[in-house]
Amino acid sequence: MNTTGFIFDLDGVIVDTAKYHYLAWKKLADELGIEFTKEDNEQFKGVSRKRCLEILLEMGGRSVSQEQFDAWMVEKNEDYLAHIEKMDASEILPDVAKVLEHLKSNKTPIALGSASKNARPILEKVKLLSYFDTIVDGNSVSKAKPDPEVFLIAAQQLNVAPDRCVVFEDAVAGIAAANAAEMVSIGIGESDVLHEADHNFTDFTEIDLTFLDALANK
Ligand code: B16
Ligand code: MG
Repeated sequence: MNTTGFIFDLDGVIVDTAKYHYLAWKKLADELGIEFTKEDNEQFKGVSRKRCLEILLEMGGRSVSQEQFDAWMVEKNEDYLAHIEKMDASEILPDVAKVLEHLKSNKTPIALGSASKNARPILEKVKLLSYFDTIVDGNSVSKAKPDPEVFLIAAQQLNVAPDRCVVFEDAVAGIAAANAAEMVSIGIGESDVLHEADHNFTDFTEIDLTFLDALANK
């Protein structure tokens, strides 16, 4: 039987860091006099930090120098880091640890595939780093989701064929990336939003371990 690899997105799948991204973007938006709501924050999910700032400035009809752009990127990230500094294992989303533990006990290869450049410190904070055989994050990719690069690198590093990989994702761009990589895509969140996923669950409490075993053994 061929080995199956499981690839997890971070924000929205393992932890809800979207709320901290929102607070940090909102603070910057307020400073710049740009209206920014929680609904606006939805389009920032799974999107790189650089692209998020580009979208924010487009929303405010602003065009700025490269120097100013870079300074705001740093400012947003410093504010975000102050929020994640306080994170601990209580912020792991329901049943994620149970699924990771089950996969690990079966010696299943596990990767992180995230757009975030802060993925490693977050996994350290919530004490999940040791479950991952490899971390592919915003520091290791040149093309953002929906490009499949992040997941293809993860498969390569796990030494598993892409069509033997299963991806958990909460963002439309992430499901598109998994599908483009010809992996099994599992949408975590609203099924009408993530309708392009091969399987849909609201969260991990809905996922039966026998379903994962069936995917691993197919
Ligand atoms: P950072 P994911 C993504 O994480 C977030 O969903 C997205 O909102 C954020 O802009 C992006 O990471 C970059 O994060 O500023 O920490 O590098 O969902 O791909 O795990
Ligand atoms: Mg996500």
